Amino acid sequence: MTSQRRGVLIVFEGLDRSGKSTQAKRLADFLNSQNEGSAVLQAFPERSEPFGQVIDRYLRREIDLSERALHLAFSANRWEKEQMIRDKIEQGIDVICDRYCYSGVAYSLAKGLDENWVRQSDIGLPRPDVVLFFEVSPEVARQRGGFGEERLETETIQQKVAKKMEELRADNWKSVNADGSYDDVELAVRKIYSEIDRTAPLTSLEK
Ligand code: FDM
Ligand code: MG
Repeated sequence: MTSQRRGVLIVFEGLDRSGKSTQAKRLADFLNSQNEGSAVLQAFPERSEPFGQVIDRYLRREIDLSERALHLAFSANRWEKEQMIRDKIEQGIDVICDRYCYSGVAYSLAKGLDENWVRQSDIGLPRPDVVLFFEVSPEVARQRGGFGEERLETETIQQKVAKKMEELRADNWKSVNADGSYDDVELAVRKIYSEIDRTAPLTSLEK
């Protein structure tokens, strides 16, 4: 049996228009250009999965959900992908997530849900090796254009989420100054990627 190095779980978090989706894709493309099949990109919500379809219909204002039901749907949507994430990492493939449980927690805290309650449903999911926290100044965010049409895409919600996200920072978080050009930010992301320690086993989210 050949022992191969495991993949890593990298999460991109930050506000809308911080460039996190663009950069998550760029990192995945870069890694695959170096070594085809070495990375997968996973966005949350993953709208193609059963719970993701419910979330998508909520965001597009087709259906209503209570705040707690919505929170659990977002969390269930991550559980829909849990085995895939663990399998890829075991196979040595990097998993790059565009949003993860930190969006789940920050958005629900911003709506006033209880912190202990909110955290429960993600306990046991794989814990990211690194969370890239995209920080964009309000001026630059404004220059990048208007808000989208979906629910949750308002300035008031964004400000509250920003505050909550700030409070979630932990030792596996790295700040990325997202005000720079796409190329500069891409290099900053690659540098953080290259410094990830993959000798320790993947862990799970705890209480
Ligand atoms: N969102 C995303 C949440 O409220 N909770 C979550 O757990 C996740 C993953 O969904 F407003 C919100 C954040 C955003 C909306 O996300 C749709 P995208 O990245 O715009 O598709
Ligand atoms: Mg959006």
